[in-house]
Amino acid sequence: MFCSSFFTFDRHLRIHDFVKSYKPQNDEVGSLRILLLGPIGAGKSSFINSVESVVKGRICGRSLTDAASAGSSYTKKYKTYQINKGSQSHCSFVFSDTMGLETGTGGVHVEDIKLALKGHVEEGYQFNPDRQLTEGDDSYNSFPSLSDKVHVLVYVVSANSINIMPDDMFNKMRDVRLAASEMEIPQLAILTRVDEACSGVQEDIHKMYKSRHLKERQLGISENCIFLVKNYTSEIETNDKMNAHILCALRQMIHFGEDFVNNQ
Ligand SMILES: Nc1nc2c(ncn2[C@@H]2O[C@H](COP(=O)(O)OP(=O)(O)OP(=O)(O)O)[C@@H](O)[C@H]2O)c(=O)[nH]1
Ligand SMILES: [Mg+2]
Repeated sequence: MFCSSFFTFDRHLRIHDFVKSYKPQNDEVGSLRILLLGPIGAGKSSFINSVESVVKGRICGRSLTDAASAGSSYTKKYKTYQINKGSQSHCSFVFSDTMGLETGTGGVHVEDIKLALKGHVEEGYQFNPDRQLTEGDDSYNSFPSLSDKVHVLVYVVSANSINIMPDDMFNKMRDVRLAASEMEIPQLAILTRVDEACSGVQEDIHKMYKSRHLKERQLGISENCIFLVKNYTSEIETNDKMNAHILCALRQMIHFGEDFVNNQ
């Protein structure tokens, strides 16, 4: 999605305020639940940290990430992150972080993700690639409330690996996508690591939306639901340009989630 039209300081501040003050209209739901799904090392956990960094205006790193997780997913548990906005209050959306997808039999079990979408997976569940969660297991929530269910599904994929992503990985994501569509869960995608994906981008992140190379990359969901993001990973301070891209994606997640919970 191209957001260059709102790169004014005012607009940026308005979206920032919207994100911080947002409350779901449906009072059955305390917080929107946004589930992040994608290949290992794509930047799922980093995106959670990036959102918290934007909200707080300083670099945050509560969700653990790993530079060396090339072999297997660093995130192993189903964990929900609230985004603190200061003095004991938090935003009215949460992120469900998941184990990364892998090709073959490794990584998060696709069926576990489908169960998570329906709210059947309890907080802290340790993903097991060899065995899917089953009714009767301690971590199986048989009676999920609307709050336990996922309200927005976000695919997180590294922009520089999309064109070399194996069919098996696409098929797993497609499998989840069809299940989520059946449940009418809104979906969008963020392409991370855009700083590495295109030469020229690293010097000025604002240029990333102009890159035709990135624009052409599709995940099987409509182009206006794909957002380009550079996560806060090496920076020591937040900056308006990076914030704007993260806020643009986040605002759409909130709008989609709000529509979903109002239609339940
Ligand atoms: N250059 C760059 N590095 C990134 C970006 N996003 C994440 N990374 C790095 O990529 C590595 C993996 O990031 P994580 O956030 O742990 O990825 P993940 O999707 O949670 O991975 P698993 O939990 O292993 O499935 C870390 O070293 C991050 O610093 C980005 O936008 N740009
Ligand atoms: Mg992770």
